[in-house]
Amino acid sequence: MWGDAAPDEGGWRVNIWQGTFPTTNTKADGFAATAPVRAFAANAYGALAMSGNVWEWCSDWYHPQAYGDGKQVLVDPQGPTRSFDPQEPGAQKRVMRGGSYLCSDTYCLGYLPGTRMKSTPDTSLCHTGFRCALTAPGPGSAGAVPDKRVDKR
Ligand SMILES: [Ca+2]
Repeated sequence: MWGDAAPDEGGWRVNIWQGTFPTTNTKADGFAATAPVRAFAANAYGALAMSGNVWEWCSDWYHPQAYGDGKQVLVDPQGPTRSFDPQEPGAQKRVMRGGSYLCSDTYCLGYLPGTRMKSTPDTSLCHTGFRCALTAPGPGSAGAVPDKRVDKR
């Protein structure tokens, strides 16, 4: 997203909670709730809002062992074929990534790469959204091609 720098180093790069969650939001990044996608500068790859603001749905089903035991390095894991959440065994849940404006350094670090959350597709959570993704044009290509997948980060 932005390397090893703190999210506020050189100016805010992400819409998260500043202050003591959940009582005091200083809004140092300029936003108490959601922010427009172009509110913060793009990263070095030109991608906008890769973190914070709203949790983003992924196509992967949620399963606590989706990535094995954590001892292996997985490259582009495709996700489980079914959902399972031991806390709610009957609910079918999808993975969400990226954190939201409710994440903070004192409560939830969900805006950091590698974190994930889960929820049922019928959620009405106010800090949940999705990302439209394009496949990058290949060498000699005339342009980007719409990607029918949901961003899986
Ligand atoms: Ca904020």
